[in-house]
Amino acid sequence: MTSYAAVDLGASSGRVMVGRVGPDTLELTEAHRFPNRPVRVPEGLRWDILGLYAGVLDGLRAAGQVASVGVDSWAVDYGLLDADGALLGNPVHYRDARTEGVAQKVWATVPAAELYAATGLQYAPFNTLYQLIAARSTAQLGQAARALLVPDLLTYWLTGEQGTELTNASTTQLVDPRTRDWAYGVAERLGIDLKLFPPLRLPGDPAGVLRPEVLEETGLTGPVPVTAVGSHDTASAVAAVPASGERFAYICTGTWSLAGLELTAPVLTEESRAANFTNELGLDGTVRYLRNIMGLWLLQECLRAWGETDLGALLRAAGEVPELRSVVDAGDAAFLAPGRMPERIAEACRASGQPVPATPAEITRCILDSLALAHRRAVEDAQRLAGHPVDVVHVVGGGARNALLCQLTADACGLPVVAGPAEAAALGNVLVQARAGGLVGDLAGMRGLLARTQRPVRYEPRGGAARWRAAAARLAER
Ligand code: LFR
Repeated sequence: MTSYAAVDLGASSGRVMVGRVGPDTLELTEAHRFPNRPVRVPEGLRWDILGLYAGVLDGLRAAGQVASVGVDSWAVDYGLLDADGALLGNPVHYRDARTEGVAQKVWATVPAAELYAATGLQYAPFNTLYQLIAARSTAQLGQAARALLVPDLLTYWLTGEQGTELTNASTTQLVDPRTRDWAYGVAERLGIDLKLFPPLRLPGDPAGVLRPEVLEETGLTGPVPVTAVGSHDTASAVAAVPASGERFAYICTGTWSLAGLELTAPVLTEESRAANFTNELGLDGTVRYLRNIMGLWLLQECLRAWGETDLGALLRAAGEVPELRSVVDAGDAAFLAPGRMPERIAEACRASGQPVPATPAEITRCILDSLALAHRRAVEDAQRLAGHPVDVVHVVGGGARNALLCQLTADACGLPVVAGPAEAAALGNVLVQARAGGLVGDLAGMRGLLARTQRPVRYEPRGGAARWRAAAARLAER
């Protein structure tokens, strides 16, 4: 068996996982987990990137000797380096308010429809493109010689080598999903210098070896190669969906719910743009055709407001609350910013004339019903827009452990839900490294190994289709 270290950074925690891979074995253990706490400074919301890097080093030390290391994280955010390669300030958090109103300015130069046709990316205020435009007149961008996406920045610190991994680059809105290369025309029209980004690399490409100082700090014996993986966590998670065939939808659940399909070509129609579906790039020429839904962020923020809470007891109590009493639009960008989440949810219910959830159990139920409805809508819309029918919905990521959410998603979609693995991003990260080492075959081979070794849980829809259909219709009317 061969061991690989997967560095997987999420919006609320980072982890270093060790994957052991053999012909019929795939085991994952957690070497180290550390909190990822964004910090609000006078300029705005920032990532504590040095703290995260320290967590990565601690994790590699705890992981012990491995055949290779791979890094994935959330998308779109980047650090700027000066001409000496030094980081210019903390990377800005995608929930920072600096991009408010920026898209409208961009669309005055490149209309939204043209931008979609060229990049296939959904509108999200935080796409790297809008962040770079928002930063346009800042001293920091003026001094920058390089922009490195978060996993590429950490990989650079580990190895001294720079590159831009493609799956994550595809979330910048500066990549053309048809050519799988930069969208040169868009960048030129908006005056964005693509030379800021180092050359593209693909999942499986070598990304250097751990620097001597890193070996010393982690106690590892070199050379330890670093392998580019699907460095966008969602790319790694989708690679680890234990599906067979093509007739499946997936929902990567965590801070976000990313719900959609794996396709072989992007869908760039006007209808698709209006439905705000994105075409991000995956492994081996695949396209992640999906919609971003606010996800368990809504609950995470409520838990933060409520303080110490027994999550198991809360979910059991939420399971007792009558179904579909009040629902909010879990895709609404109004829920993007942190703070006051229980109040914001109550206000949204009041404003739409529904019963106002009051207790934590009622609010939790409202969130989970709303997420299930948003999952239903995304799975239905994706099938229609891509002309790609499915028989099953795979739920991977942290939410796969939330039995109530999985059951409600099955009920809402009227399809079986196959839930797990919860650590899909880390598993996808490990499997791409193992594949680069010749241990597993293509994407289908990776998925076969996952299906044989991980134990997904199946949820059948319990009926009530008419109630979910009516609730979906009510939400669509608002
Ligand atoms: C999930 C994720 C999403 C991306 C969001 C912001 O962790 O990577 O795919 O849209 O974070 O980067």
